[in-house]
Amino acid sequence: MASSADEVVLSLSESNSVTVHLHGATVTSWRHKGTERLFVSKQAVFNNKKAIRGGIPVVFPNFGPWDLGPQHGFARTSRWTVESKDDKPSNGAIKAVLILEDNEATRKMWNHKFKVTYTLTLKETEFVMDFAVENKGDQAFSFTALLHTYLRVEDVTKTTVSNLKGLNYVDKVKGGDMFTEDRELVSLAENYDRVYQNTPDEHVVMDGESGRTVIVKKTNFPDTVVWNPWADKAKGMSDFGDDEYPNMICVEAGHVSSAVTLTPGDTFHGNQVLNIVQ
Ligand code: TA6
Repeated sequence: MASSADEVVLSLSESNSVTVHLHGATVTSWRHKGTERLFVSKQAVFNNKKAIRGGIPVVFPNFGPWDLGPQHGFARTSRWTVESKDDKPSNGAIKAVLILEDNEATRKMWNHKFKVTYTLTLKETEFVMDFAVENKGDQAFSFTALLHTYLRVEDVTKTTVSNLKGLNYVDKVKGGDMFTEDRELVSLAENYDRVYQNTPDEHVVMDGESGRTVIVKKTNFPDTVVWNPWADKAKGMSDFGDDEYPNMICVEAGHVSSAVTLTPGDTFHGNQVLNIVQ
């Protein structure tokens, strides 16, 4: 599949590729040995206006509802530009660099000068996302950021997420109250919308139905959001099929419980690696 005006395709081989849409720098496909590993709703809208429902939307400069602009910030509904793209793989990897800089529209919402550099590198069993935010202005600013990863699964009720035991989480389904996780392996069979805090840098996400297993590795993203809308909320989303919720789980690496503050000239570096085990 070739790149187009709206999409960049990174092809490591015929069966290993990543596709990223310039609307929001939203990764919309990650194929490994011909198998799609990300979930994108069949009802996702690609009109370069609405956030794309699925893949890996970029949440910046605000996670969640925002007084200054759209929920989850403007990054996922902005047009990004390609700073560089490998024409072909080298040393077993293929890479693209996408950037988002402040513009009139962003400054109207959030009056700061910034440059986000989002480097995507596809390797045989790893997909690496480097996320850098530079303060290009003369004033400090604060933000929250997250990679809103929708992993595809055969059956979410048989899917487990590791390394959450003992951690505090904000449960947005239960009024934002704080709880502590007591399970070694977290699985869900209802609407989950949890912000786990101070999480380890690795989570093993295993789809018990298919056996497919991905390790979510993260650096400088101290929080992990686990989300599935479940049946009722799915019905209320026009860009999410009523019957799709069993086939996805969001395990999202972010810096959202506390804000990052950058002084002028400072740069934040966050990283996520999705590592395929099976
Ligand atoms: O990451 C979980 C969450 O914050 C949920 O609260 C839910 O709103 C989800 O993001 C999707 O948000 P969206 O604005 O894409 O519908």
